[in-house]
Amino acid sequence: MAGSKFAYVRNFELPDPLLQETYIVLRIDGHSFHRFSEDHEFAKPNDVRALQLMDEAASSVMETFTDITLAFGESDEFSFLFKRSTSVYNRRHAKILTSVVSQFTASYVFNWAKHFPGVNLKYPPSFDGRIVLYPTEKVVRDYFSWRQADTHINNLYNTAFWALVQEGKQTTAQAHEALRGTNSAQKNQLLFERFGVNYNSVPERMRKGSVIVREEVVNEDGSPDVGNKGKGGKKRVPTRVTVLHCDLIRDEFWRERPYILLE
Ligand code: DGT
Ligand code: MG
Ligand code: MG
Ligand code: MG
Ligand code: MG
Repeated sequence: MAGSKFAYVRNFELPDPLLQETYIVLRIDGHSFHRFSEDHEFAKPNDVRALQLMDEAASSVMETFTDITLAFGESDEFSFLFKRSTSVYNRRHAKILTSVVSQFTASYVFNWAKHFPGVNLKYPPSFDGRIVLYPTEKVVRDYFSWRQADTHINNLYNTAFWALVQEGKQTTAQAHEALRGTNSAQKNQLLFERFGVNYNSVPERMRKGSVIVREEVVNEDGSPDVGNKGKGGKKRVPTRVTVLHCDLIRDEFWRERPYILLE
């Protein structure tokens, strides 16, 4: 293919490879969702419709990018982990980041009406994204533990805060003041003694966030469904993108799913 005299401009494009043999973690976050959630009257502190829509958009990313082994979401954010050996898009930074953010955003808008029937989108939502490379299994686990600990801290605070405002009839300033400097035990106690709320009975979706994995498909009798032979005659066990609301800080989660960090 003979180039035109203009084709030299191509040489200004620089390669942007992500380091080999490192875990790629990509986190997206809603742009100005403080305003977006007000404008679309999200329930406080958690709107299940909004969280389920986030889960669906993240699942669509995982269906598209099969080298993602784990995703974790809370509030207006989602983190995706690619397997260490991935060669998706030749590990080109901008290509991976923009494709995932775009797929997520498009899926969020595409599925809006299903989760918010009768609520019109007032303007197009958007998401930012970043990629961080992590060199070891330990830091990857600590990354996801960091996000889930954040979910817990924020949700406990928000649950207590909105109980004070909605049921305690305090102003938001009074509620902030009441919670200033309190620890977890004190917030638990406040919820229980003043509002009869046992924090542990708040749904796991709110307390733990959303954990998306690929679970093996099992037959009705519980045996693994041995799928068709794939390329090269190797048996492939079919998997299904599955949303959980479970603890991922403890060893158990990772012990049960060695494939997340293996390759
Ligand atoms: P950013 O990310 O710098 O563009 O700014 P924001 O406003 O998106 O801030 P961020 O991401 O730190 O916080 C997320 C906001 O989204 C926070 O104000 C609460 C809101 N939000 C997320 N999920 C829910 C929900 O389920 N219900 C309500 N009421 N608000 C939510
Ligand atoms: Mg932010
Ligand atoms: Mg945000
Ligand atoms: Mg956020
Ligand atoms: Mg093209």
